[in-house]
Amino acid sequence: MSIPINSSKAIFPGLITREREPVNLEFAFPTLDGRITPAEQFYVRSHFPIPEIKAEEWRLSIEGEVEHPFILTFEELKQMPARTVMATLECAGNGRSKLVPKAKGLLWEQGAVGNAEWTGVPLHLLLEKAGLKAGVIEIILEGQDEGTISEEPKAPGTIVFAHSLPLDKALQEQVLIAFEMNGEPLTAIHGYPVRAIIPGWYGMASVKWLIKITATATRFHSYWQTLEYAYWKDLYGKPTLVPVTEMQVKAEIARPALQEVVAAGSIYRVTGAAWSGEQVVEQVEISTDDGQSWQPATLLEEPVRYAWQLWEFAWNVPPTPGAYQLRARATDAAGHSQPDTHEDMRRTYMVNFVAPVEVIVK
Ligand SMILES: Nc1nc2c(c(=O)[nH]1)N[C@H]1C(S)=C(S)[C@@H](COP(=O)(O)O)O[C@H]1N2
Ligand SMILES: [Mo]
Repeated sequence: MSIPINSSKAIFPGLITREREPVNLEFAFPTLDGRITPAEQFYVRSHFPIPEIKAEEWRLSIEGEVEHPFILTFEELKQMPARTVMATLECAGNGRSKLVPKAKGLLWEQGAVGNAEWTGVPLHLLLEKAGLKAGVIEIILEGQDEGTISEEPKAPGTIVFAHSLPLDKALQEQVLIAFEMNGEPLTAIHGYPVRAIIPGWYGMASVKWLIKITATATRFHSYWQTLEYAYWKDLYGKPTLVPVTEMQVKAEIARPALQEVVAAGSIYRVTGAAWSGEQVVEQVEISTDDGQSWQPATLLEEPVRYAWQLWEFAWNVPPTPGAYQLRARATDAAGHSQPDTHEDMRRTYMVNFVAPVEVIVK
């Protein structure tokens, strides 16, 4: 389909600074231009200073409840069978700026998300090589970065960035110990030389600067799964704090951007992306009348599990000037759709409620 375009060209090819030290950068989502996000435009979320690691000096230790613990060099890792997986990473706090009253934490707008092709060795191959002992229930991934937490809730002393996966997720074929992003070596801010990629899960599980993998027979309750990146879940009527895991279904509008001026009476090509967690997106709907009526958008990509799909919608812009509220809403193959409001139980994570984008028709 070819819709007359009011230019959906990249207008801002760089990243928006959310924090300078440690470096936290947001993708300017209105510049979305293609299914793959280039590394230079891929958002950066880091909790501690970026560790400088030389590939020749890098080692990965596989230890814990395993029969044969071992240490791997970068060359050895690259000699193992590798595969490439296209996967969307979204920070669990993406969209937090939409919360009222203003939330604590980095105020991401809509661009703490990106989609890339990741190449690496499936984690299960390393675990098989090590030989998991009976009783292993989780796999801990640990990065080389460390530091102190300056704001409440604080952690004691210096802590590392580490995150665990339940064994069934860790054994999935698409879970990678990755060394390439979009066919190039990882850049320093995205985890050079090696990071984990946990497709379908929010970004916090995709540990960068990976140096240690520990198999454990007990649950791991790191700072990053309890005081941070945890939300309230209803368990038999009792709120229970659980770690954030799977990404929630979401469609985001790239263009028009917030407060963009759109020509009255024109046809405007509304564009965006949609993704979910373990499921592919089946439908995206658009409302241009403040949520009263919904029409289907066209999905522009083949569904690929774990990767976002771009979509478009031809909007017959009304002749009457004024402010208009556009909304996009996705539904995935399991029938999950987006809520109308943000549940308090989610705290400031998993923000996927259908949020209006106000544009000005002139
Ligand atoms: N070692 C380490 N890994 C990390 C983080 C970190 O601070 N340290 N941040 C996590 C979070 S919260 C996200 S959203 C993703 C972001 O990956 P990116 O910076 O490559 O986009 O990395 C994850 N992996
Ligand atoms: Mo994140």
